[in-house]
Amino acid sequence: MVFRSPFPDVEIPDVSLHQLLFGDIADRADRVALIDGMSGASITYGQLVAMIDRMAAALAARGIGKGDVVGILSPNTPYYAVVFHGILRAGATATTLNALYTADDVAHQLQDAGAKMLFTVSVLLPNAAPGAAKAGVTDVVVLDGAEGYPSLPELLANDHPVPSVEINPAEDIAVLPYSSGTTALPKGVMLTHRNLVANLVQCGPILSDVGPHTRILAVLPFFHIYGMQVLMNNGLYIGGVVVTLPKFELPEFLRVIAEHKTDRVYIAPPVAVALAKHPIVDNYDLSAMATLFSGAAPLDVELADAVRKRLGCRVSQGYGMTEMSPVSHAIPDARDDISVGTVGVIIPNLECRLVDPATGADVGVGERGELWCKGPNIMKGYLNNAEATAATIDDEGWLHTGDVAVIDADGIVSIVDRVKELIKYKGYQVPPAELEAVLLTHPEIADAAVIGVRDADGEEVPKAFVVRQAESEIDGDAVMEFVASQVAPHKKVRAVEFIEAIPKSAAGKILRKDLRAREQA
Ligand code: 4UW
Repeated sequence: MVFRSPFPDVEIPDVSLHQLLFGDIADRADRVALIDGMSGASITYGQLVAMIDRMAAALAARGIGKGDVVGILSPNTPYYAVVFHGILRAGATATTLNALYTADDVAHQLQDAGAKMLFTVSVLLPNAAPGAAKAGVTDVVVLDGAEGYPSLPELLANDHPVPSVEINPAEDIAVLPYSSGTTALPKGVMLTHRNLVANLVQCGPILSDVGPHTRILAVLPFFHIYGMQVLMNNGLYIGGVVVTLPKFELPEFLRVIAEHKTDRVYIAPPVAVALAKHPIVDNYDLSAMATLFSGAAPLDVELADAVRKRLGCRVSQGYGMTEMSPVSHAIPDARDDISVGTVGVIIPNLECRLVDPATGADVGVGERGELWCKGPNIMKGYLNNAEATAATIDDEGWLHTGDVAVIDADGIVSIVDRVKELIKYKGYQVPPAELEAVLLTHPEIADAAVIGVRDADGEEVPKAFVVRQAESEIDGDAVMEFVASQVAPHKKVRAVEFIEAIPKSAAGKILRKDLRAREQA
């Protein structure tokens, strides 16, 4: 049974992302596009487009064009948008890296993506420089300047011609973010211009309250698809103002909402905990914040209600996945009747099915099934990984999300479980296979498996089940310290249990559902 949006299909223009966002900014050239929330410095749409042109010209002069991949490793600032859209304007592909990544993580992504160049900032150089060196990337730009590296102003100060590249929206890869998807390790997600353009246009009917008056707080990172598309690109598409913050710190977050009167604030669920409970929230005038929008992990409905009551704002929720560019479901602005414990309705131009993972049979209203989606926002595939692509998108084009959902008679969808391996810590992806590989390098660990469990605050955290080597007396703290010394902070193991043997199938695959059952018991 195929479920569809309550909204009629929308027309998806056959244009590049640049054409969609900046094709005609005549009416807004003098209006502010982006504000640096830290310094208050702003750039207008006219300045933004001019800088994007200079960036594209500089890249073309360096030999970057169609088919080339360029990395961005930077916290959110207005210049992120300049670099990102400059890369796309040059016809190249942007691969966005998690700012928390270790040098090895950086090297791995740059290498896997085949990146030719990297943009970063001085504070991230300690990981960026060795990562780029290991991947053989020698052209590194440090946006705010560092000795021995070109800076953004130096790059933009050029009079090269803007390259005229012809983008084929349905074929050309605009971005290559990395995601574990439903299987093992992070893979490059090939999103075409059409994928990104489609998802922005598909969200139009959902976001009926937004427009040029909208002021978005962008603290969720632009390297992740949620920040990239829902905050940065959608903010620019609607002609709004995007206020950037480089990291989440509650006082700064609250100050910027109050000072810059941001009416749309996008968060992941852990921020809702702070907004519901922290006493300093009362010290700020947050009355401008009309809508708080949560996504990337399950939102607790009681928590959401507590925030709504305390701050008097609407709390809303969306659901998506990197591989879907990313939005597939959201609560429409105009539907105050929909519970924030749900992810709302299906977006236009998208078909959905719910399929029983055990039998492969479609299920109907009120029954649990794995969510499958098909539409113009579904990725082209994983880079250089036909096997993983085939395991995720079937022959008929259905993307299997690995999430379990229920749809009610009114077409409202709730996400109720996850059947894939992926762990989400504060909305960040944590691939268990990566942690298992690290654990197995410890001489006192014979075997290990990692799953997501709920901590005392209801937060999902990675937990390791560990089999000690004979005679080893290693304890949980030592295991956690060992992992923490080698992985990015969001990937730390936060609970450990010692066990006699890891449950495995006859084929040697870890039986995660047995570990989950053990955890529940
Ligand atoms: N409830 C339960 C949710 C939810 C969720 C995501 O890192 P990725 O690939 O991508 C994201 C995308 C987040 C996002 C997209 C569109 C949108 O409107 C919005 O909110 C405003 C957020 O995180 O991880 C994808 C996986 O994250 C889980 C789910 O398991 C999914 O497959 N996930 N959103 N609301 N779980």
